[in-house]
Amino acid sequence: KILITGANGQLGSVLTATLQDRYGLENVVVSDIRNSGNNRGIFEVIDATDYERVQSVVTQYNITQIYHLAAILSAKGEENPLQTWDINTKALLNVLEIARLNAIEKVFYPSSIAVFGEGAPKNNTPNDAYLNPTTVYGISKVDGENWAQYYFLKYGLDVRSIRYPGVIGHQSLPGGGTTDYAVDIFHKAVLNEKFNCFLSEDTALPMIYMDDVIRSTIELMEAPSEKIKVRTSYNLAGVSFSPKDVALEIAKILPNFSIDYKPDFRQDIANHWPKSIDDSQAKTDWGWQPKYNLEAITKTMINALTEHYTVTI
Ligand code: VAH
Repeated sequence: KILITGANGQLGSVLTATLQDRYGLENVVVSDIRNSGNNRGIFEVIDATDYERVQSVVTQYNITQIYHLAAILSAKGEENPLQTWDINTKALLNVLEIARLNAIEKVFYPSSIAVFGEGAPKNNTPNDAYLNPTTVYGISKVDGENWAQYYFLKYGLDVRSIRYPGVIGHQSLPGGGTTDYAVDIFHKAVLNEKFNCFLSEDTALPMIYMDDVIRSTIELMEAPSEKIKVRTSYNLAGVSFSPKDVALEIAKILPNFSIDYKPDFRQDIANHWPKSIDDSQAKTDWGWQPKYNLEAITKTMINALTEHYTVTI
């Protein structure tokens, strides 16, 4: 039985549906801090910073695997750094400790390219680059990766982790991240609205399409344990593009699309992140291969959102 925290988030909602389809509705306990009312299957309200609550759900359902997605993202995290630190780190330590004490078989912990800062090369950032992040979110992810490895080395807990790039999908909306523009831009394009971009036109960042990121997560979690050589977190790359690159790609399909650039505080966050990622370790260790390039992402997003808005409007 799987427990997923943060299941109503951008990634959580799609990962939840995938896990339910793969392992059965009755084998996935879906949780988030609030009940959106839209969840299929078994839903439990869980504030992951509440140790007793996590423990009681683990006991109630005989949980054997945890996907711990609940966290505050980079941009939102800067509004209240100490609270973000508290939430992100406390929730993870609760999950790790409960996993250890309840002999949980596997834990998934998402890290992020936000772990990198000025000490890492900006292009093709290697897996073992120096980590000196500038956001509290990034600091909490570095900390989390090291705790994951600690629980593996000290207690043999099978924790697996990926450093996600910015995730682009049509099924859900992101909240509080610096890469959120890359989803929003497609919504505005399809709605024929002008897009105000909060990053400058040439800010290239690592990104990945939702299908690729979900597949990577399942592939990592289903790989034999001995293949997982990195117990902090794996770099993962999909594509790399700037707002201008995606605007040009959109304009090939929607020629009237228009965009304005008004960088805000998120520009500074993005400036410290890599432009592209070297994910050769994930490729070698567990066979990772991305499928979607920018052209495929753009076509798929525009098609899916056009259908979505045609049906809902
Ligand atoms: C954020 N999407 O923008 C997240 C992320 C790639 C960075 O982890 O905060």
